[in-house]
Amino acid sequence: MTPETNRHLRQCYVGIGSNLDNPLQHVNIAINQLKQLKDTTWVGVSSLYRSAPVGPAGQDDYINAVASFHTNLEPEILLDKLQQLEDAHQRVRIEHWGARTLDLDILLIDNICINTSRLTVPHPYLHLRNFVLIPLIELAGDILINDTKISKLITNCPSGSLDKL
Ligand code: A4P
Ligand code: MG
Repeated sequence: MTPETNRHLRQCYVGIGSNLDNPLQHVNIAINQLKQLKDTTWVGVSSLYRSAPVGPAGQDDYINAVASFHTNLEPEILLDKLQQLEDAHQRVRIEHWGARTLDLDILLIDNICINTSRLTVPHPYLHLRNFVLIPLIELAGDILINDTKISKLITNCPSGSLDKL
């Protein structure tokens, strides 16, 4: 990125999830694709975790991780780019919270709040998901989200099975 475009850089955290068709491979490929996103500067990725599915019964376990980068992309443009990546992984949207090859959720963009028809940031279920909070604290440290430290959110969050790979 040139100095000209550095002015409005914001730090983003993106949740990565997959539980279909070799999830580990989808997650690793997605990490490499995120590293190469235009108009972004890569920061890093958490460990990978295996997690029990939240949502309809009969799904396989998920592989989850959290990635971070800086970007000056407008939030909905970033959402477009992440949805294009999901589509490139043959993501099929059949069932809410159903099995998927790749899910990329925008968790945080600096400490801004967004509520549009397409985008809610911070992600609305973040505080209920240990498979998001635990990789997030690993990467971001114990930052505040809506005035509450991540460690406190973890204490109050349902404890689904979660194993670091
Ligand atoms: N949308 C609104 N806000 C956001 C945001 N912050 N990031 C909108 C991304 N998208 C956002 O998403 C539906 C719509 O949400 C998008 O079109 C976008 O405009 P989707 O990915 O097409 O559908 P979805 O994933 O079924 O719905 P949703 O609400 O995004 O589900 P989640 O919250 O992503 O949950 N269990 C485990 N263990 N691990 C998982 O990763 N993931 C889910 C999906 C369920 N259970 C899981 C996991
Ligand atoms: Mg999603």
